[in-house]
Amino acid sequence: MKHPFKKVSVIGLGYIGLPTAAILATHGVEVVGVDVNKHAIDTINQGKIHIVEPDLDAMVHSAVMSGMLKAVLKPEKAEAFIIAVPTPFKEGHKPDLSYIEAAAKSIAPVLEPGNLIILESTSPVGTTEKLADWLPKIDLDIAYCPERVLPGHILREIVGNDRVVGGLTPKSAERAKQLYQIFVKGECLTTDARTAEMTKLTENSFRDVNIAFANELSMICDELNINVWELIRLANRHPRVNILQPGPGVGGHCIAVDPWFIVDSAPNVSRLIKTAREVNDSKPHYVLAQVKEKLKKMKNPKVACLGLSFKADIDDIRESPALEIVEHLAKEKVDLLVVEPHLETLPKTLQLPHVKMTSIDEAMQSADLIVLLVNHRKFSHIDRSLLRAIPIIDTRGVFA
Ligand code: SAJ
Repeated sequence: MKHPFKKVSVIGLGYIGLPTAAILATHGVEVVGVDVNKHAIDTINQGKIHIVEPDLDAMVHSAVMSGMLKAVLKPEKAEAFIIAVPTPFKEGHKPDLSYIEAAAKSIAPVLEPGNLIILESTSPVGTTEKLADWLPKIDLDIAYCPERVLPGHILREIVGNDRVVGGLTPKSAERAKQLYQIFVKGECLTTDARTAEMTKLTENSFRDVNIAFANELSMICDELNINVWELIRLANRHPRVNILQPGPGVGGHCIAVDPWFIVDSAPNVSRLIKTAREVNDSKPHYVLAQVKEKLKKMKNPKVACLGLSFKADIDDIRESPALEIVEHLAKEKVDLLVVEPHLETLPKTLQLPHVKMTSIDEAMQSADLIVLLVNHRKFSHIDRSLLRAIPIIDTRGVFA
């Protein structure tokens, strides 16, 4: 394919930057990946990966072996730079842009007139303008193009999903679009940078508000003694209703964070988005209270906790509500049997004498209470006849 980019640099080689770097490299672009983590650099240069994502290892391996991808600690000259660094929040749910600022300052010395700079990190509205202020005052094209890939399906979605490309000028949007068209098969839709920033925040807030609705329904149904799973199944038979699924809370590093960037920017008018965050953040405490209520009536109970990851069929435990609940129970010295088929060992915080990692069968044999926290496919195959005798708190409706 003909395109004007021979050499592209990707700053930040995490869950978004590394797949982006690898896919560009396998499309004939020379890619220099930059990261501050020496371990990540060394791993990638050996053709291996330091994160977990299906099939990414093979793609990185082939990109590195072909000589089209290398990882370095210090930025070097390129025609385009893609910044994919974290944007967490700090105290008071205020966005922390320090990683973007550091990335901008690190590339500043190697930038040349005519370079294209793209920010991919999820960011509050106005960040791309701030980025321009942190860069040298030379002729640069600057654009914002948020990632939208689903962890676990990144390599499929990075190619197939439509992309929103927001330029500080129409020319920068057009140039960024040309770059993404090297590997994106979805449509690349151009707009201005502020709208593109808000689009990303809106997508994740939409999902958060909808999950909060489902979580609120689950708590209402508990009070009214109604099965929430049946309720949602029935309501969803209406042609214009599509309610999501309740759970023990919202985990991961995007949906529980991004809505706060909207709330921080326009606090007086983001009431619904803020309340949704509070509802979802309160759900792990609600589940804990349910567990403690059941334990009150038991003597030296053993509690089987099914699942630790932040969602089904993955091994990612970052910001996991399931982990938060199990850690709380562990702190209260409850005897725990933890089943997590996607992990080989317990996370450090759970390596305690009264917490044991077990198989599903072992947990079923000796548990006095089952708390289902993640809807892993493997759990739906548990023999229902074994369950009948044991009390269950099923936060995901697997046994409903
Ligand atoms: N969850 C529920 N009920 C549901 C759906 C999800 O409780 O019905 C929970 C999950 O269990 C999990 C959390 O929500 O704890 C988030 O999971 P998710 O699958 O909704 O999303 P993520 O965080 O894996 O990825 C999201 C995606 N955004 C949208 O679907 C709008 C992805 O496309 C984004 O690229 C990603 O955030 C990101 O990086 O921003």
